[in-house]
Amino acid sequence: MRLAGELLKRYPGNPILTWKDLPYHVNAVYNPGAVKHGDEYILVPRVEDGRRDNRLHIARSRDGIHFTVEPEPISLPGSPEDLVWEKHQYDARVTPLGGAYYIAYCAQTTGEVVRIGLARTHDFRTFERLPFATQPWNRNCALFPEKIGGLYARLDRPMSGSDAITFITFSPDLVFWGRSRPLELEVQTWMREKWGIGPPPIRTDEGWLLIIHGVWLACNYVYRLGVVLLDLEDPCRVIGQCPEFILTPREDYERCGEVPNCVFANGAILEPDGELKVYYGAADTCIGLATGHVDELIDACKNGIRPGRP
Ligand code: BMA
Repeated sequence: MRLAGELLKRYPGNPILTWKDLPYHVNAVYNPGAVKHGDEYILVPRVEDGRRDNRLHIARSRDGIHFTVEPEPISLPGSPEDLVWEKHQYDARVTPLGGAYYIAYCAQTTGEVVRIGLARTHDFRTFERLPFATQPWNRNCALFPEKIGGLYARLDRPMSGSDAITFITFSPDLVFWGRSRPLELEVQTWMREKWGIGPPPIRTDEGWLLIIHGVWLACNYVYRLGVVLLDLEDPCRVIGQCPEFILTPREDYERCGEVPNCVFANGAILEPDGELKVYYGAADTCIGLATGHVDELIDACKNGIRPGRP
């Protein structure tokens, strides 16, 4: 028995945030980081302004569906040297860790040189800049939500030619990083061109649940979502992988936009009842919500796609 559709199910009111929801002229709002802070749902979307420059904003909600975007971007004061690297800030991955929230984001120059910046907040009102986490070129990075073997750990993906290999890298202090080891998945056809991480890994009893994105090259790139399970103590060890994608562009708002045929996620929230809310950028234009049950996602990693729950 197989599922009739993908494992993640779209919220019927999608898209949940579009350019129309911003209080001023913007090109697009998409690819949000996501986290629960107290009883508030927080998104950290990428907002492309009327010059098509990218900034990170905070969006707040009580129900996880209806969000209000703050008009001003996150303020991350820095030295002139820091700011040269940050003509654009985007694709925030927010990790709760040790009582704070860490935001790993893409910092990109006018000339499109991109590396990972790191910020810390306790309240999503004031933000502190930490040293850059990577050198160029790197566009996919998230911290694990706890130390592993006494060290901070991150997933990152240096960009090198046509190969895009994701590594897990460790640090004693969030400043000096090393001991990188590759994360080796079985590359499926739908992710054949390249793949990278989605939201930060989520701890479950069975392992780290990691949503990934995969790219297939048709006339243009097609971006889909998948899921894998990593060993809790040795996260470089892949202990489960769902061979099928779990979300693919099908709806008009996913197929048409700035970058057509694209669903891309860097934020997800696990609810106490096991529902996983995945907030995703659709066609690099707007934000959709899709949900799945954590047990089904784990099961799909361990055994392939299984029948849905009754
Ligand atoms: C990836 C990232 C994402 C973007 C996606 C599709 O490489 O740059 O920010 O959503 O491409 O354009």
